[in-house]
Amino acid sequence: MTEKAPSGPRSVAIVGTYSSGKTALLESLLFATGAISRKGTIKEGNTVGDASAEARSRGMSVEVSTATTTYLDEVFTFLDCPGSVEFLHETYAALVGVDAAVVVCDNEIDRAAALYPLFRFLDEHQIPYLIFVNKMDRASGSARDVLEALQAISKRPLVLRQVPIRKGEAVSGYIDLVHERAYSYSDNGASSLIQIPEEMQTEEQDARGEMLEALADFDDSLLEKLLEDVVPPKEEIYQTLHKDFSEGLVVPVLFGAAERENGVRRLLKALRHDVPGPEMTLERVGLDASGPPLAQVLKTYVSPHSGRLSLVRVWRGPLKDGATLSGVRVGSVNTMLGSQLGKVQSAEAGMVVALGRMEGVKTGDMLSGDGAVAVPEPLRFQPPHAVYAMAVATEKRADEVKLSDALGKIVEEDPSLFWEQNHGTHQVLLWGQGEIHLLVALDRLRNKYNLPLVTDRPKVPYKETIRKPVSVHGRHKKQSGGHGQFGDVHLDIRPLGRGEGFVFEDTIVGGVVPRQYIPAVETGVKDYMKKGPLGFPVVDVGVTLTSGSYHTVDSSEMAFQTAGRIAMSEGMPQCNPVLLEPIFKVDVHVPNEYTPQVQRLLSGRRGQILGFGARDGWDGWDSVSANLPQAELHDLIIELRSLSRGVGTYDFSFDHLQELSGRLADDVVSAAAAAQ
Ligand SMILES: Nc1nc2c(ncn2[C@@H]2O[C@H](COP(=O)(O)OP(=O)(O)O)[C@@H](O)[C@H]2O)c(=O)[nH]1
Ligand SMILES: [Mg+2]
Repeated sequence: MTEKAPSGPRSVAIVGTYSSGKTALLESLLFATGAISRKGTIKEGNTVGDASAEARSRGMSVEVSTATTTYLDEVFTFLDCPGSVEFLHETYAALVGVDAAVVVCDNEIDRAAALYPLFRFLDEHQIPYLIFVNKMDRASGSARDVLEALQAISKRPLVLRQVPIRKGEAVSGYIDLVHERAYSYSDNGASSLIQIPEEMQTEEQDARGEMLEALADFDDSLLEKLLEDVVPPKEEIYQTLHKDFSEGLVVPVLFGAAERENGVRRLLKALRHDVPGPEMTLERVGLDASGPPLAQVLKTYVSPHSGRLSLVRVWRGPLKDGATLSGVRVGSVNTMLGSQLGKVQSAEAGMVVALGRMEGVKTGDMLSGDGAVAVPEPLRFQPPHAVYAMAVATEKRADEVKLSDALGKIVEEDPSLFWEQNHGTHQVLLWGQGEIHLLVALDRLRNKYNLPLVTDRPKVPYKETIRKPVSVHGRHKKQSGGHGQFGDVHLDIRPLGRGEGFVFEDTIVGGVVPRQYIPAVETGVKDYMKKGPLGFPVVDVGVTLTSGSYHTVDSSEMAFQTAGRIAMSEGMPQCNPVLLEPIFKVDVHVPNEYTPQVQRLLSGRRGQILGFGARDGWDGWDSVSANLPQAELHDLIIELRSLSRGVGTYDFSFDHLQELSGRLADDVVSAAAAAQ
């Protein structure tokens, strides 16, 4: 029909906003190619893409799922990627290993903007992508409007490949603009060829003209023909389309209704024809086509039953069962169909397969038949930093050791999670990308590791300090049977500047407190500082040991330590103690239409706005900087996402401690007292 299609197995990511129909599309692609004989539905939770218990129970994809199929003798591996912002890192990790991506979007304009971060990633990594506008069976907006909204956020020109044929409100079929043929959708099956409707001739011609012009921008020979009014042969259009798409110069736009298989076979044909083969992708990412086997880990699954599975993109094949990759013996090579594994002897370049028992191998690693290999720049990416935390504890104390083991494992599976034992609050904190992300992680802990857990809101590590100096006297004297105890100290306690911490000095002369006991006084003082008059660790206080007395027999280190502590507990309440709360510097990033709302959000949370301006390298985005109390930070991401259609993010770092007084402080102090 046309020039030879690219050869070799190819891998394609299915990406896009949450709930746009990616999993439904995968199901239809698998059905249309015969990989499955019956289609599951999202509603019944029996799709190939959402096979995990965590995905099923929520009716949404929470991790990448992979399915290999064959279309007209060519192997395609599809990676159904979660669309929710909380799982975007999964998507990014998968995208580095594909030949192209299908961006699925709703036919609603106001959801289009949410795709900007994804488009940016695709641009940065120069990944060819096409757009599939889904749900055309639902008469929401026009394909043109959606196209315009998408073009506004896409650096690459979008090229409409089809025009819809409408019957009333609904779309009943399409005209293919290269072939100039019309098709009528039939539910759950291939479309049938029809005549181009008379009344659509002009629209078709116009749309075709636009498509050709967009393609000709990157092709001189096509441009010449257009200028000379010569109708270019279809073969040339196909070739230009393939070339422009593969090189990331244009974005073809197709549409349909995934669930009804409308437009799905048309999409398959476009993929078969246009997706670059593995050799071309190697060139794009800067890897040599010849050399020992090479594979990159896109994802790690850890299951207590089947053990570890490393999902890898085979950059150079053949990758054989039993071979040694970067010093690790390959336990098995499997193609995947959702949760189903099919053991194979070897995998070719271009495939994405699961390797069994690759101990010590992490997501992102490049595995080679020839020792260690660095990951080339285009294949690297940083997992996003965490924005939301929950405190986790085991229901049973005896499970505490199991908890840290299990946390270690789920963090390995998902590098956008991390956990810490917080020293300030003594809580175990699990950090991630949002509430659902963490709830899914906790489900995994419960299901896979059989760990009953309780969760809590992370505590704020408040501190306290003083505002007034005092001089105090502390004496410890005990006569109990034989040996007594005697220690006697005078301390000057004074406030220090913010961030100065703790300073201990002495001005002892004439040995009124013998040298060897002075460190013990300091120990006693420090011991008291762990919990001041308000119930929190004390900071920014200076203490000077000015005087004292001792007893030749009864004095000891112990006795002076106690005297130091006594002096502190008498003196500190008189020093006008005040609560200190941690303040974070927060930089919130949103499309600039939301900037005023973000400022209100931050001010409403006791934030002090420091300024705002255009976000570096992000067209149409702003960054708003503020100082925000940590107490207000916990669920900021939830509100931020809800006001910005899910795309808002922020960076944060500890900045300083700040005095907190009045009602808020009283509440904190009494809550801490009540918790004791
Ligand atoms: N009307 C309509 N709904 C669809 C279509 N494809 C998917 N859906 C629905 O859209 C919702 C989200 O689908 P899903 O495949 O889970 O989206 P994903 O989050 O992108 O994987 C489900 O309720 C589907 O039934 C379609 O072609 N037409
Ligand atoms: Mg899904």
